[in-house]
Parts: sequence; structure tokens; C-alpha cells
Amino acid sequence: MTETYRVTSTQKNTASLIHTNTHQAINAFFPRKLKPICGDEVLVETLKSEYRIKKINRRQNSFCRADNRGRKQHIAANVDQIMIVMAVEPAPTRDILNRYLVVAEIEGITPLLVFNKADIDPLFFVNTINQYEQLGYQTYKTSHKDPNTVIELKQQLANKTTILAGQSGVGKSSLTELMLPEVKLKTGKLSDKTGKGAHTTSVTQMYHDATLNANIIDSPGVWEYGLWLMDAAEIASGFIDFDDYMGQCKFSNCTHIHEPGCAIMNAVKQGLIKTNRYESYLRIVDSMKYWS
Ligand SMILES: Nc1nc2c(ncn2[C@@H]2O[C@H](COP(=O)(O)OP(=O)(O)O)[C@@H](O)[C@H]2O)c(=O)[nH]1
Ligand SMILES: [Mg+2]
Ligand SMILES: [Zn+2]
Repeated sequence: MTETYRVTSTQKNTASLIHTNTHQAINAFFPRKLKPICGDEVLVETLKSEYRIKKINRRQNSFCRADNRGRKQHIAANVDQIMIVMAVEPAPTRDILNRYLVVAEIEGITPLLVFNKADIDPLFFVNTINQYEQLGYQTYKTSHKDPNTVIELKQQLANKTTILAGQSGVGKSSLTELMLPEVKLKTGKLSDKTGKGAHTTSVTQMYHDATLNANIIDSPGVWEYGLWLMDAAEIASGFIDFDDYMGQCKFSNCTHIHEPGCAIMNAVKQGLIKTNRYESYLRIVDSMKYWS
């Protein structure tokens, strides 16, 4: 008999799973050649008293990041949404939001842009929120001190699988606790001495909230989020404001950096694409040289 489960985390040769309907939790073995990741849907058979993963169902998509050599590393599968959390303090590093958006667009994951710690400075993100709203993104201004600020965001989590993203200290755990009290995220408290996480685990874990039928994936990163090695065309495809001008450049292999007759650069000149987005595109393309 086989049953369908979802992977909540993986260890060496076993995976923690929850049943797709009953949400009952079990541990199962998997053969070496299968490489299940968090969020995978798997078929499990019972052998004597042991569970064994037989097959991984086709992935809808996967959230990825660069490993320490710039290779694409699959972190979590079948993700509906990415909740990108930024805060007044620590303020977002340059390009971090656009880097997350590139992955979201490429993988077909709906981004939710969360601007947290509004209590410290309610006006801090005004321009950013306006700009990204105009691009068509869903934005939320929140504070973990005011439950009213998360009502709308909480509704978005229902019946979906959402991965948390954002720098350490922006309030991912605090917001999750406020919205999904059943979910207890592992907290990587920062050590006073080193300023680094005391137990910096990089275990990606999916949590289920029965009340909202929401799945939340937490993937505490040891490094700042990095894009794997991609070419200019892939990066450009992650900038939705470039979409209208794609295919209109003089050269079909245009990288939109220096070529004559570039429709993207022309749109920037006319103010149709915001300069800060285009400059961010240039920096992201340039950052790829780090991997070569
Ligand atoms: N002032 C303020 N502090 C917050 C807010 N959200 C989180 N914090 C604080 O920021 C620190 C880091 O929060 P945490 O949830 O652990 O961040 P994470 O690393 O992203 O999970 C904690 O001391 C929180 O109490 C907020 O909306 N306003
Ligand atoms: Mg946390
Ligand atoms: Zn071009």
C-alpha cells in the first residue's frame, strides 16, 4: 500500500513527513538515488514496520539559492509564495529584494513583500512600497507589536505553502508567531560574543498550521542569500518592468548593458523603467563574475 506524504525536513537517509490529508507525522527511509527536499510530495510504502519513500512526485517548482561555489542548490519544492521580509532595522542590503524577486519570477512563486518594524519609523519604506505596488507586487507594512497590521497577510497564508525569506533579525520568527501561534520556529538567537548564530543550522523545515491549513517553510541561511550563476537573459526575465520591452532590442542576444538600439536602455532614458531598478539589474549581472 502506498500513501502520499509531504517532506517537512530531510536528514542523511531519512526524511520527516506529514500525510497530505491527515497531516500525521512519520519518518521514512529513502534510497540513495532519490534526493527528496523539503516540500516534496512523495509516495511512501510500508514494509513490515518501516516506511520507505518510493517516488518523488514531479515538482511544481523549487526555491533555489547558490551554494558556496555558485551552483544552483534546491532548497524547497512546491512553493506557492515567498514572504520577503524587510525591516527598518536591520535595513535591507542593496539589491536583496530584487534578487529574491528574480528567483520568484523565474520559478513562478508569488512574492509577498513585507515591510516590518513600522513602529520604529512608519515612513521609512514609503517610496519603496509605492514603487513596488506600481510594479504590481503585493506589499504589507507590519509591526509585530500590532496584530492589526498582519490581518491581511495572515489571510494570504491560508491553504498555501509559503517560504520565509529575509535577513536575520528582520522579524520572520516574530511575525510567524503572531500569525500562526501553533507553529514554533526554531530561533537562532545571535550570540553576544560573535554576533553570529549560536547554533547556525541550515536545516530547512516545513511547519503545518492546522487552523489556516498553511505550510510555512523556514530555511535559516548561514550566508546572505545569493543567486546562482545565471546569464543576463535569465536575470532580465526576473525584472517584470522589462517585460514590455523584451524582444524589441536591435540585437536578439542583447544584454541591455552597452548595446546600441537597446529597448530596455531606451525605456530607462524615457523614465518608463525606474533607474534604481535598472542599476540594480546591472549590479546583479556584474555580481555573477564572482562565480567565475
Ligand atoms: N520594534 C520592532 N521589533 C521587532 C519587530 N519584529 C521583530 N522585532 C524584533 O527584532 C528581533 C529579531 O526578530 P526575529 O523574529 O527573531 O527575526 P528573524 O531573525 O527574522 O526571525 C527581535 O528582538 C524582535 O523582538 C517589529 O515589528 N518591531
Ligand atoms: Mg528567526
Ligand atoms: Zn537590450
